[in-house]
Order: sequence, then C-alpha cells, then structure tokens
Amino acid sequence: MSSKQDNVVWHDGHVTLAEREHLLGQHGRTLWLTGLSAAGKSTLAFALEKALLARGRACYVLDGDNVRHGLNRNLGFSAEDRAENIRRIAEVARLMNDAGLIVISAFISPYRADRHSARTIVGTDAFREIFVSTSLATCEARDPKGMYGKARSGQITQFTGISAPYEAPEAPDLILDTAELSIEESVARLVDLVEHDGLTPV
Ligand code: ADX
Repeated sequence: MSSKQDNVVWHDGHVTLAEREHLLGQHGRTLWLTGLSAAGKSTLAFALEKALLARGRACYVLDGDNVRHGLNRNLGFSAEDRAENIRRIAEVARLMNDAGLIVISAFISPYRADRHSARTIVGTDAFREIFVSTSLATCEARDPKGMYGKARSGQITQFTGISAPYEAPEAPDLILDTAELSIEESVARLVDLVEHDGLTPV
C-alpha cells in the first residue's frame, strides 16, 4: 500500500544540532505541563518563560488556548481531536527542540496515551512531564473563564473534569499544586528542574 510519504525524501542540513546548541549554550528541551483547565498551567508557563529569559535561556511557550487560535483552530474537544492537538504540539515542540529552544507547553493533555505519544515524538531524553495537580474543586472555584459553570449547566460538552476524563500522570518529573504554592515558589522549582536536571549544560 502506498503512503503519503512515499515520494518525500529527508534532506540533511549542513548545521548540526550540536552546533545550534553550542551557539545558544543550552540543550533543546520540552517541559510538558499537564493539568485541568484553570489549574495554573498558562500562568506558570509564561512566568517560567520570563524567569528563564532573565537567566539567558532561549525558550518559547506553546499554550493551549493560543495554539487553538491558529495551528489547531480546526480541532475540537473529542478524544480524537485532543489526540491530534497533542500530536501536532509534540511535533512542533520537537522541531523547536531541534532548533535548540526550551519549549514550555501548557495543554490539558488529559489522556495518558496522548502524553505518552508526545514523549515518544519529542524523545524521552528531552521530555519532562510536570503535573499541575490543582484539584478540580479549586479549579472550579476559580473558574476564570466561566467555563466550569457552563459545563455544569450543559452549555459546554466534553469538558475536562466534568463531562470528560482527566487521567493524572503516574510518574511525573515534578508535581505543582498552585493552591499550595505561590507562583514564585512553583517557578523556582521549575527553574531548578531546568538548571539541575541535565536539561541545560551547567
Ligand atoms: S486539550 O485537552 O486538547 O489538551 P487544550 O489545552 O488544547 O486542551 O485546550 C484547553 C482550553 O480550551 C481550556 O483552557 C478552555 O479554555 C478551552 N475549552 C473549551 N472547551 C473545552 C472542553 N470541552 N474541555 C476542556 N477545555 C475546553
């Protein structure tokens, strides 16, 4: 059977990943934040980006709501669409890592199988899973976009935590509960992970 890739040939460039990483003084890595809507993923991702930039790290945030305005605007919230959402994000993260950047991704990514695929696409060595473990009760009480209210009344369907599942990570590299930790404390732990976990050369 022929596939869509049959007549497509890979081209190697003249610059290696090692040369790109040497230029930037860091390894390209992906910090994958997962957790419920309103858990604090985007807040932490953007705060971490700022903190890392101040330390001279080249990084970029891939954020669920933002990416769904562009690259993934044709996707909804069925299990199939979420899988495709995560697949595309992981491929983008892989490319950015190959460019030498530290990627901070902030997606609910509720299915273990999808996060496992993301790890495989990005590569185990480059991938760190961070569980933003803030409870459903706290997220629902925050409800910054009024979505939990709409989900409870049935105006929004397939809403994670209410009418669609969230499968918590079994062995995350880091767990952050934003009801217990300040943003500064969480960011400090994330910076520590980046600087002392072999993510970047010391
Ligand atoms: S994921 O499940 O596919 O990883 P993603 O992180 O991209 O989700 O998008 C989540 C954002 O979409 C939420 O922050 C929320 O603002 C919005 N959203 C709209 N409908 C839903 C829904 N049914 N379930 C979860 N989030 C939704």
